[in-house]
Parts: sequence; structure tokens; C-alpha cells
Amino acid sequence: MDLHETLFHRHPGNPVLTASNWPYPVNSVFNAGAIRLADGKTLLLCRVEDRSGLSHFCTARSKNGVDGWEIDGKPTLVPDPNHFPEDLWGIEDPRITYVPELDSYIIAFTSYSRSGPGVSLAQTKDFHSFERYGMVMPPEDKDAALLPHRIGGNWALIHRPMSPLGAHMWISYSPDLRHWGSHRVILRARRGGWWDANKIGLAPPPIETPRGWLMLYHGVRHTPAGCLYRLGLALFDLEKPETCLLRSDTWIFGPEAPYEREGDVGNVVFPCGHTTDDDGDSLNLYYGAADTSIALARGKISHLLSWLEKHGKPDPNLP
Ligand code: BMA
Repeated sequence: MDLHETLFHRHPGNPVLTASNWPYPVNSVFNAGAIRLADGKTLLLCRVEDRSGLSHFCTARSKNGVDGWEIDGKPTLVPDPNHFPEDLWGIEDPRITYVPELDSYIIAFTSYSRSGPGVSLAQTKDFHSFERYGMVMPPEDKDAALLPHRIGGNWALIHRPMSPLGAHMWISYSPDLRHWGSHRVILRARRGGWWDANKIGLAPPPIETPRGWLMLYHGVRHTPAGCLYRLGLALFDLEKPETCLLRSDTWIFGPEAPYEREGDVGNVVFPCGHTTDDDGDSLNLYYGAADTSIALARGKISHLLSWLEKHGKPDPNLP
């Protein structure tokens, strides 16, 4: 198992969804939340940008998670600035968590407000009607997902507030999903020339494994030619998810294919969702490619874990 081993394999049918698949006029579809429904279908909650430049969400469902997508004929969840002023410039990048205690899905997403992006939550059982909680993390904050069950009696939300000293990943806790506190940094952006220097953020929701919470995170490298968005791996303690056990020094997936290299924002791979097959190990990672289309890459949770055990290190950047 070498350091540069391919952990995620691109689907040959990529990209699996583009604007040309849409039943109404749109500019781009990307950064989709993903979940497997009780009937086994894959549901993607896609970020859709129209020619206003603002984004909304639209669901696409498929039996095999690859093709045959049934796409809602109209937007599924739209910005609602009359009730939620933070939606003024659209809603972006949904991450979906199924929460057994609520028998519902909780969607964490970005509301693009006049003061910048913040984190909003919504609850749904069917992806037709949604109960909104409003903005739970004020600007600038994004890249959030809820853990699927309480930790020590409280809900836990991972998110990425911006600070002048770096964009690091944090965790916050809440008794009721509305009031949040006990904020802690869980993963820091590195400094200098690293692939994940200065700005990192959660990719899809963390995966619960017997070894810990397995997390994919994106690192943003600023170059004279623009940004490069790549993915790394980290593992966190199951009972104390603010404790990072292992972190990769290298990225494991980055823009290589033409549809990742070129688009509205080239050199971006940006996963917001994954599903797991019936074997409990095969992982389907859905990612926005170049802010233009949705692509699929497949890997195995066991493989990611053993690679991280071999090549990961305790995080030297904490506390
Ligand atoms: C990030 C987010 C993503 C986007 C990425 C690349 O900051 O806004 O929605 O895919 O930039 O443009």
C-alpha cells in the first residue's frame, strides 16, 4: 500500500450529472449532498446555479447512483430571504446527515447573506417539505455537517469559520440544534507551502467507523494561476470527536480529469456527499467538478482506514 496509491477510482461515466440533464434552464450543477433512501435509491441534493449567479437546491434520484436520474421538475429548496434574510444571495453546498433520533435528515448548508456566508440547518423526512432552523453559525462560516447522533448528550456540528489567522475546522455542541457552544478547533490548516496551508474545510459528513470518525477534508492551495482544491484524510476519536487521532500529510485525491481541470472554476474537486453500498464498505463519493458538474469516485472505507493507519500521523498542529 504505497503513499500514492489510488484510493478513489473515477467512474468511467463521469460526470454523472451536468446542466444539460436539467429539466429547466440552469448554468451549472455541482457540490451535491448525498444519501441512500430507505428504498435503496441514491438521492443527490444538488447545488444548482442559474444565470442570476445565485444557487438553489434540486434533488436527483437514481436506482444505481450512476445514471437514470429522476430530477425534480422545479427547484426543491429555494432561498427564502423574506423569512430568512441570510439567504439573500442564495443557498450552497448541502451536506446531509440521517439522524435516527429525529427519524429525519438534517441538512447543513451555506446561506449567502449580505454579511457573507453562514451555516444554516434544515430538517426533512422526504425532501419535499423542509423545516428550517435559520442560520446557526454567523458569517463567515461554511463547510458544515451534523454528526448523526448526540455525543455526551449534545448534538455536534463540524464547521469552518474564517479568521484572519487561518481557516480551520471547528466543532460546536448544542442541546437542541439551535443554541451552540463549547466551540473547539479540531483540525488546523497548515502554514507555508503545504497542500492544505491556510484554508481547509470539511468535505462530506464524517463516516462513523469502529476506529473513529473518518473524515475527508479539502485543502485549498493558492497559486499564481488560481486555487487548487484537493482532499486529505483525518481520523477523530469516536467519543471525543474534537480529538484528531491521525492526519494524512499528503492529499489523496485532486483535480486530474479534464472535467475537474476545466469549468467555471477549474482545478476543483469538492465532495459534499457520499453513500455506502450494502456491504457497508464500498463508498460512493459525489463531488462537484470545477464548479460545473457532478462526478462520482469509488473507494473502500477499509482501504482508506488502512492507508491512514500506515501513512497518517498524529496531528502536530494541535491544540
Ligand atoms: C468554496 C465553496 C465551494 C466552491 C469552491 C470552489 O469556497 O464556495 O462552493 O465549490 O469554493 O469555487
